[in-house]
Amino acid sequence: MPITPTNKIWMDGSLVDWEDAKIHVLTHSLHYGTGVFEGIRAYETATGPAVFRLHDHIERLLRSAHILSMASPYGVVELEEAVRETLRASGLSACYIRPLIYLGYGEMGLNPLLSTVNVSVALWPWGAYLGDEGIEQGIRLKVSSWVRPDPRSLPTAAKATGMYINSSLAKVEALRGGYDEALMMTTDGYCAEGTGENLFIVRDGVLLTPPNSAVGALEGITANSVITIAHDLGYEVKEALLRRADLYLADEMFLTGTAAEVVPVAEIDDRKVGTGKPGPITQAIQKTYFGAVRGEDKRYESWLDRVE
Ligand code: PPE
Repeated sequence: MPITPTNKIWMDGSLVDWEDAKIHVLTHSLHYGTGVFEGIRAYETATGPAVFRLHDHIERLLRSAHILSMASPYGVVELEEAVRETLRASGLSACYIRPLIYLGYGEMGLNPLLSTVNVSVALWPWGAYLGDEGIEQGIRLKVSSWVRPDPRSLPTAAKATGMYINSSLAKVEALRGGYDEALMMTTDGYCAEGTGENLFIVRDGVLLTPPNSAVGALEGITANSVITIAHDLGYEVKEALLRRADLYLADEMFLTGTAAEVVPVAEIDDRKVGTGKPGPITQAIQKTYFGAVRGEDKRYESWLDRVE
């Protein structure tokens, strides 16, 4: 999806012009994939833009950095303010926000501990990640031949740039096969997650989602929000190890992610999910989620970080 330039990007403590937000080609993270990042959304609300669960995203960013032994020169408060400052400068009411902590220029070689640690926050307007039609009608999902990395090989709990080679390979395979998105299994054959989304299925009125740590999936903030919403709507949610056939037997299925939001799955491996149309529980959760992020549902006001 093309990036629409905005005016400013926050780099190491100050706002710089979009065109000047450049780094050297010998930047460490570019060579070894040793960066950590976040994807955050700000939504338009009746009283101005609000960043959805900013604090939780920044905390996860710093947890990811900790896993990779990257010492961020900025703490939670400074990074939250960096996001607000960049958003204010942009004048945008809704956007996708991409904070990145990376190892900079100056040292080369696999020891990352010698490198400088740099931080940037960029943002731009970004529409529905899997398309408006996907949000409304549901997407076509395919189990990938690429498996999620074993957590003994890569720390799947970290939202690290290098981890996304796996997601990219799976995404390309799915798109070339004519599907919208890929679902990755673990090396043991359990369902893990999408290339950038967590997985939920509905069976007999109960929501099931894989246990993230066990399957090496990211602890999604959208998934966490959806679990709260599901409980508030009176649904039971259980963590469950799911096999491929469990997907085929699901009454409903959806993916969750900051970029993707709440996306129904219409087909899995060329089989219709339920009727092939978004199911009632998926629709109820999706509707409540969009109400929450746009500040229309007072129950979820504490999730919004309002920017004047
Ligand atoms: N799993 C993965 C692998 C993942 O990348 C994401 C977010 C999630 C689950 C859902 O997490 P959360 O956003 O906290 O609900 N993926 C981000 C990056 C996507 C991209 O294409 O880049 C995102 O949604 O911003």
